[in-house]
Amino acid sequence: DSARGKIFRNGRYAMFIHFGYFSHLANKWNGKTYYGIGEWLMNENMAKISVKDYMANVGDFNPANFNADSIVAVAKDAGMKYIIITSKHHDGFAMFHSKATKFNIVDATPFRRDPMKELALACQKAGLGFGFYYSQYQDWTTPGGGGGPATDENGKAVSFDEYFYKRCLPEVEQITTEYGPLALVWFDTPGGIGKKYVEKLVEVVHKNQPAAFVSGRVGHGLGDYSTLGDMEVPRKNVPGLWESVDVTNDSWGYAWYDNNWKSPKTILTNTLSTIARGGNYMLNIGPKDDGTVAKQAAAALRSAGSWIKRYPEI
Ligand code: JFZ
Repeated sequence: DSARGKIFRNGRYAMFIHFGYFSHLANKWNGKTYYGIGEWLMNENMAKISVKDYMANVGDFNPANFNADSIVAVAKDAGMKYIIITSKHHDGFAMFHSKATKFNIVDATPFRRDPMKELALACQKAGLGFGFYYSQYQDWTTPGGGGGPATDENGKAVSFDEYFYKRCLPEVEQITTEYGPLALVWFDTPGGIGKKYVEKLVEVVHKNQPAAFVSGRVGHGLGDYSTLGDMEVPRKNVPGLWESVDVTNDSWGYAWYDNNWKSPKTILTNTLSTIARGGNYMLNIGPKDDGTVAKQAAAALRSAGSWIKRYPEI
């Protein structure tokens, strides 16, 4: 129907937020720094952290200064129209009060709050669209998930099917029913996921959130639009309904050493060249360990926004 995807089609410029347990680790493990995208720290190409060690230390994560209203204020001042945040990334840690696992921010950390709920409400209050990133295939800590353990704690083999029906689908049900109206659900890295699973995800999102779009990265061509390669800002026209996703520095998830901030001018150039070619531009911030936004990112976004907001028609 015509309401579907309205926020995506009219919004054009969005804030992407990679926030998770990895924000606390910040690309450092056992005193050693790893270079690469922060949300991949536990992966074998980075610090190669065992599932057991990774999960055992999650109680150190306490983003006590997380303030949804101040993040929303940055997005508003930037001229952005909706926010998409990681509800579960590849590390399998749920940033909401999941009913499918205790490995979630409310039950497993001293923070005990549900930052997804707080951000959803803050967006509603401010008139911004809101949506979730959800890693449907890769799950490195849940048995049966893509890149995850093949067996459970008792050594019993666990299939992807079990992961999907016990963890993934119930969580997608939950995030599409308990967090108010969603602008879109941003699935990512479909990998080897079977078509029947993707059909199920799309069905659930459209059933619970008739106005929401599903990202192209859900897999099997079943999304509502396409996403270019990460950090790819096109210099030519692209057909169809599409978006570019980009970073304000070099990493999606917070990395302590990453100070390669884009200038307001670069942010403006990228935003304008993307939307002028018919695309959406979704620009990431990676909140820090304590939940606050790096001041350099906020300043650059606000500076670009002061120009964008003079031209409300874009
Ligand atoms: C994925 C994630 O693995 C990454 O951690 C981050 O969340 C990013 C936004 O998305 O990485 C990808 C996915 C697709 C491509 C590149 C990186 N791609 O199509 O070029």
